[in-house]
Amino acid sequence: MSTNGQGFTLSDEHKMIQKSARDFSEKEIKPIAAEFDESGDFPKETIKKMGKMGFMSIEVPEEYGGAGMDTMAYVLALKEICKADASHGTIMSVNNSLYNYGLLLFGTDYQKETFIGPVASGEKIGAYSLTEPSAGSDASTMRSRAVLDGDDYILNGRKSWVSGGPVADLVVVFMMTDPDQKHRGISAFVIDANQPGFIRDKKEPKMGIRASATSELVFEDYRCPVKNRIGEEGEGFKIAMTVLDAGRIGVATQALGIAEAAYEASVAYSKEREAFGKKIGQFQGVAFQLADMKTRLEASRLLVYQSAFAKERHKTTGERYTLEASMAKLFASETANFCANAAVQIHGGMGYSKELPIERYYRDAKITEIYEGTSEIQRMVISRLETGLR
Ligand code: COS
Repeated sequence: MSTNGQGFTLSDEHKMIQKSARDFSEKEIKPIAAEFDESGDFPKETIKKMGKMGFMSIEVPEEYGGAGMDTMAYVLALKEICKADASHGTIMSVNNSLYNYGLLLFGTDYQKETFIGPVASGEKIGAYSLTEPSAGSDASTMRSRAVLDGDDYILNGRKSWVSGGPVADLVVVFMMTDPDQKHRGISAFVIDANQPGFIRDKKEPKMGIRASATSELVFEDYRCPVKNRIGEEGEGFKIAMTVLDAGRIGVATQALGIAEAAYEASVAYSKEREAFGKKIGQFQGVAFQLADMKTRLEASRLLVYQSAFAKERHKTTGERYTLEASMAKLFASETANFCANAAVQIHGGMGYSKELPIERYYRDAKITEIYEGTSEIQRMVISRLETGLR
């Protein structure tokens, strides 16, 4: 992508992945989105197909089984998937940004060679597990423990709100190795979910993104080989935060997809539906809502693209892109909620009906203001970075 004074110009490679994600969404995701939303089942078969298309590992180099493309390609493809269905988008975002990208940044050669490929191909599902029942925004207060015992760590604890938890084969998990060191006593591990001591607990009954099944995970004397520790002991919190910067770009992109879907449906409906002898889009009450939706949508897109450029720059300079990622997530998630809310209102009764996807956009949008750091956390991150105060 480049800027030529007339806005952004996509490269041929970018246009290609954007189109293939759009076509895939139309053919494979849109027709099943409502059914999977209703059942809350995890769309395993579609995810396998997404793996074959290269959508589960866009930024992973080809040597590890990925598509070897850049962040902009990731953002363009993810937006198309999320526009069709935010649940599929969550699965794509978690596997790309939190699982694969985290291992790529911090994993050993053994870990990259062993644990990325199966998730990149869509054969296996990866997850990222930081949150605990009593440690959400304040992630460093986690209680789960990993204790060294010979060549293994013994893992014990309860993790919550794990996207993909009910089906994940491989999980990047964070646990305390030295509680006295507080956040500097946290370590990261990649674990195989098909080993004894790993228990999938309560599946969360959720309002939105229902097909990206979420659950608690329990570790009971789970033996994790030392070679599966990611980074050094005590580096876990930094790894978690660094990876979340990437994840937040994924959530911002998801929000952009939801907002765009809600907006386009609203434009179409306002040109078709009549009331009091006019198209409803001719009433200023509707027209001004459309104007506000479009403006916020495009502002979100610019913030998402800016964060994608910043992440790409990070790959060569190592410069953090925390600010760009947090601003994109904050603004795009609030825009998704604004647009989904307006879309329901513009569609009236039909917006409230399950016959159209509008009510799903409304339910799906909410989580983008909550997971991978609430809007309040994003405001805290942004203001701390800007003022240096805390
Ligand atoms: N990238 C790299 N390092 C980071 C970082 C980032 N984005 N953010 C913080 N760190 C580092 C800091 O540099 C600091 O390092 P030192 O140990 O060398 O001092 C360390 O992490 C602790 O940072 P800080 O003191 O700012 O931590 P806080 O406990 O105040 O927490 C917030 C900071 C609130 C921003 C963090 O806990 C957070 O993001 N919470 C939300 C968690 C979340 O998103 N949960 C959802 C999970 S996924 S559903």
